Amino acid sequence: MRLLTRADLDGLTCGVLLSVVEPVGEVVFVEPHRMQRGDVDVRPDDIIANLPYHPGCGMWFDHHISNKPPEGTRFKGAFHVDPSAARTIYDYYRDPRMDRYQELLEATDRVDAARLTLEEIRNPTGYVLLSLTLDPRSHLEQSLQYCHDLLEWLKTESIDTIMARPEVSRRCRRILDDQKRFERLLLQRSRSEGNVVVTDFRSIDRPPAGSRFLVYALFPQCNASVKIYPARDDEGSVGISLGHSIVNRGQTVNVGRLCARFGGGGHRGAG
Ligand SMILES: [Mn+2]
Repeated sequence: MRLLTRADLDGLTCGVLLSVVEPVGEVVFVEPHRMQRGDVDVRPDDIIANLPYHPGCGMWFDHHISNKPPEGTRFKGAFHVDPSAARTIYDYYRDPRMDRYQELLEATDRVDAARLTLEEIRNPTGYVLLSLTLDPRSHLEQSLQYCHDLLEWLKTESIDTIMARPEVSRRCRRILDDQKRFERLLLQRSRSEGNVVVTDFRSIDRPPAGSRFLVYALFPQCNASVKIYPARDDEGSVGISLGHSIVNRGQTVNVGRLCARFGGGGHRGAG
């Protein structure tokens, strides 16, 4: 049986949990847009997790509201708007053999639903820091082998043992260094205007990688952010991103709709 999943912490945790209850042989990491475009060879005994539905699969588990199947779609597995697809899987099987992964599952929920504390955003450790080694926004070299290895380690090793592995600790050091430099730059280039923090990166060519939530930890009195930056593939133009704070949750403006009025788009909390 193959598992098709996403190469993020949620996708890996899905792999860990499913291996307890299903005879998962091969794991294939798939990007969601490839599944959406129908570019993926899906077989009748494949399990798809944390990815859009494909009618050719044997089982499907997902939690993304945007992937909600049309009413009446029949499939084996579960779709539920949960903090993570791993949580959807856990609730579906309710198998006590999965309980040893409770800590991993809780961290996966918090990471995937962006429910992190101020402290976890500023000084990530453990599973939260580990999740950043899989995040393309960390600008690390992408390695499929690393994803496969990590999935195996997560099945049997403690988080401390995993973090001490050279492949992991090297990546984590890079992330924490970048994040320090990113924090300094954010503080230099941001100002608060009422309840909105405005960050102007127009003159910055390649900012160091850092959490997109860090600005909210640095400006906890603000409940929304505006970021201005050079548009990547349109020289001379700027991009503008708006978002709700994940720390101070009082913002009520639907920023996706606001952006749509100016030719942009997005969700309620980010546009
Ligand atoms: Mn997910």
